[in-house]
Amino acid sequence: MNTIGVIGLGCVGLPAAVIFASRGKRVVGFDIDSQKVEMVNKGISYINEPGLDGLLKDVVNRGLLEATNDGSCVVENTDAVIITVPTPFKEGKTDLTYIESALNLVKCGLHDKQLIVIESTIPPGTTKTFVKYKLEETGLRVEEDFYLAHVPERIAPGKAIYELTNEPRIIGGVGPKSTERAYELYSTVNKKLYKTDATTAEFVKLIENTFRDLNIAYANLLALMADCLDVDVWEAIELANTHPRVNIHKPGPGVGGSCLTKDPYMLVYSVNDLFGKELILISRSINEFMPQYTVSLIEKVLQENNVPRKSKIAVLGVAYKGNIGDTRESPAIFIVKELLKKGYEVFTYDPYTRESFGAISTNSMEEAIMGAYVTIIVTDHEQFKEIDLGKLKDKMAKPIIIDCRHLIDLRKAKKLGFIYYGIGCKRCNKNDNTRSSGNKAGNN
Ligand code: SAJ
Repeated sequence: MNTIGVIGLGCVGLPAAVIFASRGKRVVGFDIDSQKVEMVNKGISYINEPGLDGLLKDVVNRGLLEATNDGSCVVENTDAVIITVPTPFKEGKTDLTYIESALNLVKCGLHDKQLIVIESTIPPGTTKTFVKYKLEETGLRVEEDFYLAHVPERIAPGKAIYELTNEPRIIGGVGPKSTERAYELYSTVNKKLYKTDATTAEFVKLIENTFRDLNIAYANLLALMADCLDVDVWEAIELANTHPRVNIHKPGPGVGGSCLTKDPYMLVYSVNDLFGKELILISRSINEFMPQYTVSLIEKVLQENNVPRKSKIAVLGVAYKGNIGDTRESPAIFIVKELLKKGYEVFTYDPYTRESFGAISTNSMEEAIMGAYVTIIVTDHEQFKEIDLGKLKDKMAKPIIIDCRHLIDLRKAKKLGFIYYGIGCKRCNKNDNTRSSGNKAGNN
């Protein structure tokens, strides 16, 4: 398989296209967005992904990757087509519209021995029923004339290039021949491949993200409890994690990103009348509640410290997680918007993005904190761990920190006279807190 078509050049499709091209495959990428097509053909990446820029330029210059708006090019002359289009989840249902459009393109050029792979996240059973049915409308038969597999994307923004080639992939064909063909294709970029059937692969994708969401919800629930019990949740989790079989995640201001906010719903609603579905739904509710809880904590701090409305507030980090500029479903969106609604002057600083959701975006941390009454750390960017607290104190109107990610050294902050608050550590603001800095709760 030397020629590959990729349908959908988003944050899953573009890195995938580039990786296959970097292994010498001739790749044609299709996207409906002509701006994206133009940029790819100029070798410019619109996705902020370490390592992607250089690789993209290289494969475009070598003539190995080309982008197009013309659907026929991705199917007619290729040995395999990979579909990486969005599958939004709305009102209890997965929207397969983009998958359907992609399949319509494939149907126009599907040919003998071609392999079709769905990487988009879809409900269990979709490949074996919906996709197979659509493609067989061409008169060609799967496993006889063409091959069909689900290989779930596992792109963690910020680590895409590394993980595409180094982290295991699940290969699920609709039949053994399809699995073998997909295995053959993906083995050119990754050696850690696990074979299964398509429905299991679809299920695996959903259960891994739901597992993570459940774990984070548990950490967030503990934070809510700790605030009632006058316990520092970060200290408690760190101590619980000394148990050899316990690894509690980190609480925070909420769970963002496009996957964890959607996949648990897709899993629950893939089975009718599922007994026990509340386990997953309640976890989602806890995680969805956290931005609201964060805003109420901020309000309480502002009131307790007599910070007048219209005062300047600095928000550090708007991305949904550390060290990336992706703001999809970021808890910062709700937090910033609510603070603006309440009449505060909100200044944001994020080293990876200038998005600000109506607040004033600044070029530097200094600009954001200058004259601020409160600094709120929303995203766990590495850079924020290195904040010079002395400088911060000098520049702020009042030395108040709300550290939603537990990045700041609590002892240092207090020594310098900061009023310190955090998620799940109301107690941190009191003087009886004996804990040292500690930042080892959970994994990331
Ligand atoms: N978060 C916490 N506490 C934690 C860990 C994370 O609050 O202990 C928050 C993050 O700050 C972020 C959100 O959860 O807002 C999601 O971050 P993440 O790193 O857990 O996940 P994503 O959405 O960036 O990527 C996930 C990953 N899935 C798993 O780890 C099981 C990734 O490997 C998948 O490829 C990706 O979803 C996907 O595309 O499905």
